[in-house]
Amino acid sequence: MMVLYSGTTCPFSHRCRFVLFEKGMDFEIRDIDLYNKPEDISVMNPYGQVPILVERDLILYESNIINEYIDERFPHPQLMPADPVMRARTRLFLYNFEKELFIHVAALEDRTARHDEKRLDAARAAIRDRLSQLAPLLLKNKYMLGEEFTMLDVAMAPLLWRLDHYGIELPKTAAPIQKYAERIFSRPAYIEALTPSEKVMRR
Ligand SMILES: N[C@@H](CCC(=O)N[C@@H](CS)C(=O)NCC(=O)O)C(=O)O
Repeated sequence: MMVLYSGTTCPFSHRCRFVLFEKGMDFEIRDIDLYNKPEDISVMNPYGQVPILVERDLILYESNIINEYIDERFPHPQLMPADPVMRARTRLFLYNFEKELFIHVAALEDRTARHDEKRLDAARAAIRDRLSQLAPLLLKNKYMLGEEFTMLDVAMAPLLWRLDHYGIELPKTAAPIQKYAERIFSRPAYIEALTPSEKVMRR
């Protein structure tokens, strides 16, 4: 059985919990207290971070890598596109999201920089601007890639859920993003994957 070591408020762990529930197979989630990290976390992940997935002798870290593995192990419903060209594009998008958006999410999550208001504000502004640029795409598309729900939507959802919590207000022109977010949040697997601490992040 797969075991996911997960942070109860961690957006990256949230991605993996979401995929596990989408697949509807057997798994175990172990909540990790990041303020009091068990020693084995750094043994399993040299970067000392969650999420970590363990299955028999396989130990994986990095949320997108974990999610691709789960998707290949349990192909239904498939979250990476079947077509190699679309698959490659999806990977490129995932990479762009990490570089342009989630690097700033990591700054907002960084416990050692909690009082660096300048850095936090710069991260909020960068996220707001980048998300606003995506709004026209979501006016056209139901999901990031079109009609189908994919790994790109999984990757994005934990950030969209945390916008209020992070103190990020999107401009009115970004309304398609809010509608897109509600579409994802209404998925049964999304609701099941939320921890009690995440449930209270949004009213
Ligand atoms: N790029 C990593 C980021 C994971 C990450 O930043 N995890 C944070 C929690 S959200 C963590 O474990 N931090 C270690 C700590 O706080 O000690 C991923 O996608 O999995």
